[in-house]
Amino acid sequence: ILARGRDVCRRNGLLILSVLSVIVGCLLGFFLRTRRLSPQEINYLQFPGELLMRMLKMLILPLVVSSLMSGLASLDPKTSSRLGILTVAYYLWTTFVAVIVGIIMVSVIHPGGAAQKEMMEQSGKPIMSSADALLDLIRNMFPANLVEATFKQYRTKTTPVVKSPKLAPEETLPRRILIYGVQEENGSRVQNFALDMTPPPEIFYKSEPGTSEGMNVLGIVIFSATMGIMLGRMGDSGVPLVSFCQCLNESVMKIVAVAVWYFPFGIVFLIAGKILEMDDPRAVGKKLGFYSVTVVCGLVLHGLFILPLLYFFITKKNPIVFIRGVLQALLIALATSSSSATLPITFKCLLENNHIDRRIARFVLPVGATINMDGTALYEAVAAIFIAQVNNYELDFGQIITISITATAASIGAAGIPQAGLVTMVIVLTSVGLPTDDINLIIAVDWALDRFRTMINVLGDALATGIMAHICRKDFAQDMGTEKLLPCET
Ligand code: DAS
Repeated sequence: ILARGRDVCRRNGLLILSVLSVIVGCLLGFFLRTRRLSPQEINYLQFPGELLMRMLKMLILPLVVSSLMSGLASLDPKTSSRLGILTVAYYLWTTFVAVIVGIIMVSVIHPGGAAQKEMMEQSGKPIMSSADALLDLIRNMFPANLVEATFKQYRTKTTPVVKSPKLAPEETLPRRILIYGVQEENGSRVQNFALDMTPPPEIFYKSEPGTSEGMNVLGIVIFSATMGIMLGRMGDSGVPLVSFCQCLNESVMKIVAVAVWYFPFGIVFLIAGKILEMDDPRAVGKKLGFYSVTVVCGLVLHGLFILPLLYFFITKKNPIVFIRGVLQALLIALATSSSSATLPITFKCLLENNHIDRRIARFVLPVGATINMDGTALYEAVAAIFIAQVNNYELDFGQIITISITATAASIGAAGIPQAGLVTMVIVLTSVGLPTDDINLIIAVDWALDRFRTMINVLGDALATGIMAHICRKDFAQDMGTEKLLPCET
């Protein structure tokens, strides 16, 4: 009874602590805004939150590689190919549905009309053709250096390149987007991707190939999945590496079980630090209130109605119970706005709370964390149409279809890191000739909306894992997997 009580308390206790930490983080942030802290004091205050992010980032590479390689290697070829096809098809379908939901919401609420007067002075020209941007996405699926690629998504050098050949000498963009992932300054701070609207000097800045860092991680996923399938076909000669990956995976999950007790503390300072940095909520609310409401309504409709309904119709199980099991992961997604960083917690919730077969979770989750971003896809479609509305620019049916397709593709390429959706949005805007400069209209609320879309991204991955576990339950019931429990797993 004591052990049971301790387990219930530990599980619920951690969840309650995390909920309280979000609330305390918000209260602390808004309170400290009135104290006018210096940048140095803000820096110190953000330190515990930074530690939380670095703990999670540290776990991503070993977790993704070990779970995919051990997960796929333990499946027989028929099961793994069936699981792979079903998973990718499901992800693409739900992402496209999310885009349609976003388009309907932004067309019905029409937030751009209300914001039109304040924003009309913005204008600009596409700075990156959609072909360039899409090529960039595909190029980064094949990273030259797997290890560096994982961490590169958090750190990108900006190298000034020769002025874009497309621009005639006299033609300079009124304003250019400086897309940069601020590199680690002496290892002290890793900042997120950000878009800065600034008239840079005479050269055109563009982050090195890798603007869409998400494809780097997808490159790792493809590599690991391929290795896993190969290992599965190698029979006994592949067992040592499979065993290594299984033990690595178990070790990483044990580290997560310890680190997770630090998270509530880190969440408080992560949220408070972000609130200290944000623009004046009143000024922003006036211009972007309707826009934010449109995004949140779309995310709620898709994430808390459509996806759970899909889960119920396919599995005939109560989606609320399932979502309750991943609540901890959703809170970490809210705090970190990074679905990749949340991955270890999503794994932990699905295995311990929802009792998903680990062989399913080890494949469906890492793939989902890189290519399945329903929240991001919905957001990019809403943002593109909002910008068209602000510019009083009537999109025709063909452009709406183009936005649907490019928003789906851009969300696949978005990294599971903070504000990645803002970076890949360039593709969606250029695909329909909208001024990419206008991204700066929505930057002021992006840090907050990013948290909600990241929650829906994580929820979509988790529900997908539950659905795949249900669909493939017969394959696994016959224990098609060759996975033997290792000493570290017993
Ligand atoms: N923050 C991204 C994620 O981690 C989503 C986004 O930027 O749209 O999923």
